[in-house]
Amino acid sequence: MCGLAIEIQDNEVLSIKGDRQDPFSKGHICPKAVGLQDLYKDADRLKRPVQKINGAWHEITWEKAFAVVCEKLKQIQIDHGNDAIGLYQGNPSVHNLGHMLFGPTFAKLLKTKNKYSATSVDQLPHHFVSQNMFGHMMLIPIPDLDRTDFLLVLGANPMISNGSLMSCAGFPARLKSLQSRGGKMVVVDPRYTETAARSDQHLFIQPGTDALLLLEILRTLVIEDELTPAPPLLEMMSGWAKLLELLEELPSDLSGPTGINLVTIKQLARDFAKAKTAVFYGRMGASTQSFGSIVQWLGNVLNIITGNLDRPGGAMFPTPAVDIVKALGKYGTMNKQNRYFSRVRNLGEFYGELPVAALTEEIATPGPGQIKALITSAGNPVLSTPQGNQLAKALETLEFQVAIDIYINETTQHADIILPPATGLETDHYDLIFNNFAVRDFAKFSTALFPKEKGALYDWEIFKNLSQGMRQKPLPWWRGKLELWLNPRRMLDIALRLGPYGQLRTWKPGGLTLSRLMSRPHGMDLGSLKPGLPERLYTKDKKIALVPELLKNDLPRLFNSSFIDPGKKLVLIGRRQLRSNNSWMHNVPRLVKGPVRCTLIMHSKDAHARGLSNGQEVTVTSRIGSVKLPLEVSQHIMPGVVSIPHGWGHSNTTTLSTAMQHGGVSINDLTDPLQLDELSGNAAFSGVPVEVH
Ligand SMILES: Nc1nc2c(c(=O)[nH]1)N[C@H]1C(S)=C(S)[C@@H](COP(=O)(O)OP(=O)(O)OC[C@H]3O[C@@H](n4cnc5c(=O)[nH]c(N)nc54)[C@H](O)[C@@H]3O)O[C@H]1N2
Ligand SMILES: Nc1nc2c(c(=O)[nH]1)N[C@H]1C(S)=C(S)[C@@H](COP(=O)(O)OP(=O)(O)OC[C@H]3O[C@@H](n4cnc5c(=O)[nH]c(N)nc54)[C@H](O)[C@@H]3O)O[C@H]1N2
Ligand SMILES: [Mo]
Repeated sequence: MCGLAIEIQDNEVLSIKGDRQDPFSKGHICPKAVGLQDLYKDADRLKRPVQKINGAWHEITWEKAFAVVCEKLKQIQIDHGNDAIGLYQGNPSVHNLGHMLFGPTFAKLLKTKNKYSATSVDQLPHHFVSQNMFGHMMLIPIPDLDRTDFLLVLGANPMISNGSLMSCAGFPARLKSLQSRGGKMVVVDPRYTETAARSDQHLFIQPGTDALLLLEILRTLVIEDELTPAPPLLEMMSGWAKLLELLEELPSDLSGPTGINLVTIKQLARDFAKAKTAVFYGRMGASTQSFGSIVQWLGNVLNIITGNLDRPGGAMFPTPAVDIVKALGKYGTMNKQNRYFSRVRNLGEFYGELPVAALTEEIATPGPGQIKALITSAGNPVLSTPQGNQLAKALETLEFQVAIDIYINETTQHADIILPPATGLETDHYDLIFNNFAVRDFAKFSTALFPKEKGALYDWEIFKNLSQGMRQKPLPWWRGKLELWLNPRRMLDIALRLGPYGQLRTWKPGGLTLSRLMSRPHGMDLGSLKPGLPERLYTKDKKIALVPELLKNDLPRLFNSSFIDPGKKLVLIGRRQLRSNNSWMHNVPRLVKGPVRCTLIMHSKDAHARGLSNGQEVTVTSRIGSVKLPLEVSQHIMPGVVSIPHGWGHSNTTTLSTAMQHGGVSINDLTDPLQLDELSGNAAFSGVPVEVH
C-alpha cells in the first residue's frame, strides 16, 4: 500500500524510492519494496507450468497443465468424495487483486469442506470477535493512529511489520507525530522489540497471559473506579449488567501469571482511561495464543467502555472505496461458525474454513473423508503452520498435489504440478482488503509496470481456467459471456462505482470510477476515519454485544488453565524481521545478506544458568521436534522466554538458490498443533514450552 516511485529504462529498474506525493504513505518505503526489482529478475522464479515426472521437473504447456490438474481432481472426487480435495490459500492471496476476485469461484466449485487458509494462523480471533460483538466478521475496529493520544500495543511490532489490521504505510513517522503532539505509546510484549524501544513505557509479559492483564485493567476501571459509560453510549450496547457481574465475580488477583505487578496494571488502566483519547491495539502476539479470542474481545471492551470506540483518536471502522463489509453484506453476518467439524479432531469451521492446525492429520489419517489431493495457492504451509515438518511428510503421501506459486519451495516441491502466475511489477494492484483495515480512508490503483512475459498467465487467468475445467455443467450462454468479459479491472470498476464514494452511489459528478482513480496515480485521500455507529452495526438489535455468550463461556478455560510461572520454564515465541516477508522473500539477495538472522534469542540470565554463550549452536526441543541454531544472548527479552524468527528453514531440496544458502530453521518444526485458541481454532504460537541445550 506504500506508494513507490520506480524509475525504469526499457525492462530495467533504475531505482525504487518512496513516493513522496502519495497522500497515504508520504514517501515511506521498506526494504521489501526495494526487493521487488529482484523478484522481477529472479531466475529461480517460474514462468511456465512445471510437472514432476520421476522426481524431475519438466515444463509443460498451460493447456496440458489445466487438463491434467482438472482431470486428476475430478477423478479423486469420484473415487473418494468431494472432501478428498484440500485447499490452502496463503497470505499473498489477499494482497493480490486478481487472486481475490477469481480465487473464490474456484474454491466454491471444489465443493469440499477441507478448505484452509493462513487466517487460522493469524487474525481469525479478530473475525470471530467482530462477528460476535458487532454482527459482522469483517467489521473490525482499527486504531485511529493519526489522532490518538494513547496507543496501547499488545503483541504487535509495527516498527517492523508496519502495522497489521492497522495498515498505516509508514508507522515510524506516524508514531513520531503521535509523540510530538504529546501522545504516548505503551507496549506490552515479552520481547523488548524495535517498537518497545520507541515506546514511552514497555512492560514484559509472560506469553499467553494477556487476557488476565486485560481483566485486571477492566476490574480496576469498572469495579474500583466505578467507571460507567455515558447514557448515549450505554444505549448503544447490550450486556453492561453482565459485564459488571462478570468483573465482580472474578477470582482475586489475576496478575501473578502475567509477570506484571498489580500496581503497575492499575496505573496502566488509569493512564488509559484518563487520556483524552486512547486505543487498545492487539495483533499477532495477542491473537496467536491460547486465549486469542478472549484477548481481542476484552480489548474491544476496553475501547468501548472508555468511550473510545467509533470516535476520533479511538478505534474506528474505515470507509474505503470498496467497502468489503458492505459488499459482503449479509454473507458476513450469518454466523457461519461450527456448522461442521474437522474429521479427526472435531475442530469447528468458520465461514467455510477449518483451522489449518488440523491439515496434517486430515491428510495423514486414513478413513472416509481423508484428504487425497491438495491445492495450495500463494502459501507455504510447510514453513507457516504448526508441525510443518510433519506436514511435509504427509504431503508425500498424497495422490496428487498442485500449487499455484512462483517458486519451487518447501511446500511446492512436493507438488506434481506447479502453475506459476505473473506477479509483482507485472501486475495491476488495488488493495481490495487492506484498505478496509487502514488508519485513513484511501484509494490507489497501480498499473502494472512491465508487461507479463509472453505466454505467462496472471493468478486470475489461472483461476478462470481451473474454474472452467472443474465445472460439471457448461454455464448458460449469458453467464458464459459474462465470465469471458470479466477481468479484474472491470470488476474493480463496478465495485468502485457501487462503493461509498462511487458514481452509482453518490450520483454526483466526480463520483469514483476506475478511470477517475487511474487519473490519480499517487492515489486519492478519502479523509480521516469517520464515525458510523450504530448504523454500521450488523447485530439484530443494532447494539454492540458487550458480553457475547461464546466468549463469556470460554472464561472458565482461562481460569482453570495451569499457567507457567514467569521465568520458571522456557517458553518460545516468534518474531518478524524488517527484511523478511513471512517465508517467501528470502531468495532476494539484498534481503538476506549480512549476519545470520535466524537465531535463538535468550536472556543472559537464562544463558548463564545453562552455561551457554553467545554464538554457540544450541538445540531447541519441544513436544513436536527439535532444531539446531545459533544462540543470541540478549537483555532484550523477558527471562524465561526465547524467540526464533518465523519464515526460515529453507531446505536444500528446493530450487531457491539464494534462500538455501541462508537456510535457517523453521520455528514451526517446534510449534504444536494441539496448542490452539480453542474457541476460534487459531494456532497458538506464543508460549510453546521448550528446552534448550
Ligand atoms: N510460528 C509462526 N508461524 C506463523 C507466523 C508467526 O508469526 N509465527 N505468522 C503467520 C502469518 S501472520 C501468516 S500470514 C502466515 C503466512 O504463511 P503462508 O501464507 O502460508 O506463507 P508465505 O510465507 O506468506 O508464502 C507465500 C507464498 O506465496 C507465493 N507468492 C508470492 N506472491 C504470489 C502471487 O502473487 N501469487 C501466487 N499464487 N503466489 C505468490 C510465495 O512464493 C510463497 O510460496 O504464516 C503464519 N505462520
Ligand atoms: N517486515 C515484515 N513485515 C510484515 C511481515 C513480515 O514477515 N515482515 N508479515 C506481515 C504479516 S502476514 C502480518 S500478520 C503482520 C503482523 O504484524 P505484527 O503483529 O505487528 O507483527 P509480529 O512481529 O508478529 O508481532 C507480534 C509481537 O507479539 C509479541 N508476542 C508474542 N507472544 C506474545 C504474547 O503472548 N503476548 C504479547 N503481549 N505479546 C506477544 C512478539 O514478541 C512480537 O513482538 O506483519 C506484516 N508485516
Ligand atoms: Mo499474517
